[in-house]
Amino acid sequence: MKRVVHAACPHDCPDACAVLITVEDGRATRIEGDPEHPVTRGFLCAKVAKYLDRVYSPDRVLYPMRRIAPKGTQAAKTPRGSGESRLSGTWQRISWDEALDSIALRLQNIAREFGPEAILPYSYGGTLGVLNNASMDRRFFHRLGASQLNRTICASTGGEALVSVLGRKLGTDPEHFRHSRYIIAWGANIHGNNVHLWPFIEEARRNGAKLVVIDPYRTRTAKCADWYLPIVPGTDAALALGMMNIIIAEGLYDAEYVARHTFGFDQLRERVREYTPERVSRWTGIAAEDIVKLAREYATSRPAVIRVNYGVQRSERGGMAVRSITMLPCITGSWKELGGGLQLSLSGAVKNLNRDALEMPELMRRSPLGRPARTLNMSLLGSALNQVSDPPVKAMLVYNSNPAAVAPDHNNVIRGLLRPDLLTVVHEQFFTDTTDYADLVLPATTFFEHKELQTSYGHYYLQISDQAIAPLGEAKSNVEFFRELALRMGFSEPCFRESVDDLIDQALISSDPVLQGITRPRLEREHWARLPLPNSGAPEVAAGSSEHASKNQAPAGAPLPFAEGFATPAGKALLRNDSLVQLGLDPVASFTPPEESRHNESERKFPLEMLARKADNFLNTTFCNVESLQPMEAATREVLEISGPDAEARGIRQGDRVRVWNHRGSLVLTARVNGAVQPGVVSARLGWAKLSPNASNVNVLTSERLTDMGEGPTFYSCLVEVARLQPA
Ligand SMILES: Nc1nc2c(c(=O)[nH]1)N[C@H]1C(S)=C(S)[C@@H](COP(=O)(O)OP(=O)(O)OC[C@H]3O[C@@H](n4cnc5c(=O)[nH]c(N)nc54)[C@H](O)[C@@H]3O)O[C@H]1N2
Ligand SMILES: Nc1nc2c(c(=O)[nH]1)N[C@H]1C(S)=C(S)[C@@H](COP(=O)(O)OP(=O)(O)OC[C@H]3O[C@@H](n4cnc5c(=O)[nH]c(N)nc54)[C@H](O)[C@@H]3O)O[C@H]1N2
Ligand code: SF4
Ligand SMILES: [Mo]
Repeated sequence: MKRVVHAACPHDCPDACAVLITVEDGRATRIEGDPEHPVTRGFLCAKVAKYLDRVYSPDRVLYPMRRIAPKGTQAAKTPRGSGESRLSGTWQRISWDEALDSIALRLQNIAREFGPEAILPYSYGGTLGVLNNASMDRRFFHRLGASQLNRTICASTGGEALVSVLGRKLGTDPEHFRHSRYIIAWGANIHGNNVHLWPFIEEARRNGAKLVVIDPYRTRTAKCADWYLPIVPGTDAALALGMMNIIIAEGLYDAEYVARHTFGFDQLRERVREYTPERVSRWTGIAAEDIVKLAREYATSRPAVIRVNYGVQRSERGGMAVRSITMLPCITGSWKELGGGLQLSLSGAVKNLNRDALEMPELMRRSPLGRPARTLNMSLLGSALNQVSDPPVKAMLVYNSNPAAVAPDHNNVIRGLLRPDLLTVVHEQFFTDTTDYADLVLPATTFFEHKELQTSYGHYYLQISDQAIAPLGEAKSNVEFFRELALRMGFSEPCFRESVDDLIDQALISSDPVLQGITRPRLEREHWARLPLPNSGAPEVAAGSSEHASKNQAPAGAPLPFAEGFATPAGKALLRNDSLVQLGLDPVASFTPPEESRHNESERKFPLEMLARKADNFLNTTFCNVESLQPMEAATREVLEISGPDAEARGIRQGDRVRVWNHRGSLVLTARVNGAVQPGVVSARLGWAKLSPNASNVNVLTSERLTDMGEGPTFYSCLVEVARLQPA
């Protein structure tokens, strides 16, 4: 029997595609993008287009496994090929009953001896499905009284910065980009990371729009741009402040909008006086006349939109960078215009999904001192495992994440994971870098194998993802795993027996008018629902300045989020936000060069700025073991991209083996001199350590230093030196 199932891609990607899965006799035989979905528009990225290879991979974790060899044994070299032979000697298959009983017993003993805070959950973006990302797991850890995890590794810096101006994570609808006349992709790798925005940009360009890319790395998006501005990493705040210097000095801002809808403009005007094009040029490496031209073009081409992405906020001053960039449309008034504004994250659209009902913070066991359980920062995992005491971390339950590859200061993380007294349980689809240090590995379903509710941070549709096939082997979803573990622990609250449909219903019961009328039966029938955004007081259609009003008619139900005010308590964009003072920051905005950067005279030992970037055809480290995808990354895997002058100065030629190092770690890569980076910058990509001949990855070089807002990691503030390896 053949049928087509409607699902939604749950990977950590703004596009949250609507997916059609053809199932024949219980086996998925085809995957495609839903042509009816207004953002997916019938196509998938290269990685998910090959998803059948991932679901039916011979390397899937299919059964609970117990370690029978020392931790780290598999790390050096993992032979490829089908499951069983590869695993023997390291893993022994056990039953779910045995696995759950032994985990429950160990956790109970640890909680008794050290207190439940000695247990740490570790999860991030394996799936962004609402239920499997955060529902039963949170209930479980709250009830247990485990340490809480501050999930900072991706977006907390930019998120806080955005909210510090706008009050809520909302922004320009991707479908509105087609109406733009001037588009800035600012630290946004659109072709690689957000490909469903591209057709809207192309449509705008066919109508004469100009695309500008600001990125220290020459991405494919940069190659397609009308104007590419390579910027010195970590200096974006200076550029945005420099643009505002020109826009304000030349009277190119929207005085009426600024007066009605912003707070702190006079202080901003004062502040940006310091950021003359000449000064900004010295920091950013962008010519002063280009800064002036960019400012003028941006402010006078209407509507103009900025797609700023999270690349900008992975550096030490990333919060100030996002904050400063976010001010731009607030002073030009471009939020009023269809095709104007700015997009970083739209996740605030579903802010009022009833997450409390899913996560039940009221279950939280208080510590003996009566306070809620302590919180540990996931971006400081190495320190958490090696240094935190009172109590030390004695057990870690990992799901939706691969910390042995994605966390900064990899060597420190591995030191912690090797601790023989640490119980590490990993719920996974594959034998990742992290499972190499696990005591127990448990099989997890893919999105083909469970039902979900799916939000998006890059468009305004809520979806239901149906289960297409039965779980492979003995795989269980995160919801099911934590439900069963809770029962084993003797947690008797009825909430630990709720079904997936119960959870979806609860998530949708909310006082938020945005969710009115969006019910599970409706989503099951229609597959997705557009969120009718309440904008901050704006009318349904708020078209731009008069000459564009008729041309830029917004589609029905497509409001502009900040046309008529902002989501802050005063309803104004906070160009000055006094709460920043508590963080030791300027309440308006300012630029200070990152300490780990070329601008720091005392860091001369490591003169090159390393971009430890993502791969275009993998998703963080997910997909990097899918053989059919590996050829697409062949040109950048195990590669160090370096500029001609930097290579020459070190006697390095294309194809040479080079050592890349700093005081945290070292790895060997192959040099490519291809014009992707400017002098002073090098780049390498994230992947599984064990797939590399070094048994190591770029995060050996990155640090635990945190950003200025949101306690985020600084993957893109990382100094290194490079030398040619002498042939053996
Ligand atoms: N194919 C693919 N898609 C993905 C992912 C993936 O790994 N692969 N990851 C997903 C995830 S988790 C996320 S968070 C999003 C992230 O999506 P993006 O925000 O686009 O993330 P990044 O790739 O980190 O950074 C974007 C660009 O910023 C540039 N950049 C680095 N430092 C600076 C700087 O100081 N200033 C400026 N202006 N630019 C800088 C980088 O060179 C990069 O090209 O993508 C998601 N989509
Ligand atoms: N150097 C460097 N480091 C980075 C970044 C960078 O750009 N450069 N990016 C950072 C960013 S933005 C992010 S978001 C983080 C990402 O960090 P992670 O969220 O840890 O991302 P992945 O490496 O994709 O690992 C996710 C794992 O979850 C598993 N998984 C998928 N679905 C499920 C499920 O339903 N259940 C369970 N139990 N497991 C599942 C996948 O198989 C995969 O191994 O990495 C960060 N690290
Ligand atoms: S990873 Fe992103 S682009 Fe690819 S299918 Fe999933 S949501 Fe779509
Ligand atoms: Mo991310």
